[in-house]
Amino acid sequence: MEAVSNSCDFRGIVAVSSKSMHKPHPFQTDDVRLRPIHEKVLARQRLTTDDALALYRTGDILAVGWMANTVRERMHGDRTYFNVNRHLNPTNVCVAACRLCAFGRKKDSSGAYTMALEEAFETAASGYSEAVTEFHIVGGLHPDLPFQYFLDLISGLKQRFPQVHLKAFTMVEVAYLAKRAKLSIGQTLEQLKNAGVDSLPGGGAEIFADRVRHIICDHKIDGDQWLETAKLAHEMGLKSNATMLYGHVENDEDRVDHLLKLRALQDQTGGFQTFIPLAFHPDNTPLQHLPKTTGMTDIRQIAVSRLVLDNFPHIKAYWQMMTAKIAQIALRFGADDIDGTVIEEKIYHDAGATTPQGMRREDLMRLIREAGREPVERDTLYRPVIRTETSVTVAV
Ligand code: V47
Repeated sequence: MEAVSNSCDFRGIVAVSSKSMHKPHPFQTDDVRLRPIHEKVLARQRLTTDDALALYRTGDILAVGWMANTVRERMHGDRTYFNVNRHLNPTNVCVAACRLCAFGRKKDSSGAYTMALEEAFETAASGYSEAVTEFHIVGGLHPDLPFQYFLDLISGLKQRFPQVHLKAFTMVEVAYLAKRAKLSIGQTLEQLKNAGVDSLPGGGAEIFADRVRHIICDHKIDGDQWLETAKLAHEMGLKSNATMLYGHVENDEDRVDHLLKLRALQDQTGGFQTFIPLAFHPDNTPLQHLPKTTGMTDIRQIAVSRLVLDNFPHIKAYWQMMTAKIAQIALRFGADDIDGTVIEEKIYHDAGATTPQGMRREDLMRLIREAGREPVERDTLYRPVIRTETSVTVAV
């Protein structure tokens, strides 16, 4: 009896299966288009547009996953990064009215909110039970809030939470603030940096192709302006992330174009840390007639991203967007990061996400371990965070 109950021990099973997963499996495929791609992956050669299209179009998702996992393990072994972060969305008032979005509101419409600065500081402090290392701050394009509000928000947060990294404002918000303050993008970034912005999140990139942008986010900056803003931020020493919104009206060519533009900019600046593919959630948006993405699409997108973006250090499986279960599988299809505890996600939940609005650190670690990976708590710049009962240290 004893032996049986031991062999059924949950942690025991995980440990055994985790070890067995480290045995290399041979590469197998019936799709001849994948063979030269496999050769390139093994030889660490760059993939072309046609290669990327073949990865999107093949039926052999396991072969795509095998290649992406090879690259992921070559770069990171089993290490899988997460952080303890909190989202803060100071306003949902937005002039852009993007068809992709369920979060933004017109100024006087029901459900519109704008936090007074004190309210934003209180929100940042709530749920601050663990040592949060990052505030992820994004919001709508508010037509009246002065630039000074955003500078005061950042400097006030820095003053109250000096140890917390402020990852704030998408390229779209930066460009809008610049326009309203009649400053150049460079001057705007400089002032935000001086106020305490430490890096920028990857949002607002959507799909760079004009045809798609006209349908899903007509009033946002165009793809070239997004890339130019990211370039200026990187040149100023601010790291950023990059996203791609997929699963709406884009096609394979649009996705490949998006990935290759990011790869080209990364060759120039090296300023991107993480790529985050974001699945479109249609509920409560003007595009709610579109079907939701499936697990296969989400997993394939992670794998193709890992293979094409050979110069991006990290690929993130954002669990809030993918669900924790699919994100866990993604950790064996090219992803090495699962995002963080999040606390109070709004953008996806307004668009119908059914995931919890946050997750405890222990639960994130369990997800990672059960995928046969090693959890590594990181700060926003991917430095390991070492916790003891009484202290938190960032290894530099
Ligand atoms: O820019 C908006 C997308 C983004 C919907 O940098 C939608 O670490 C799906 O950028 N369905 C915001 N997506 C989220 C984001 C992000 C998230 C996590 C980590 C990081 C990071 C960045 O969400 C927006 C837009 O592309 N979005 N509405 C929707 N209905």
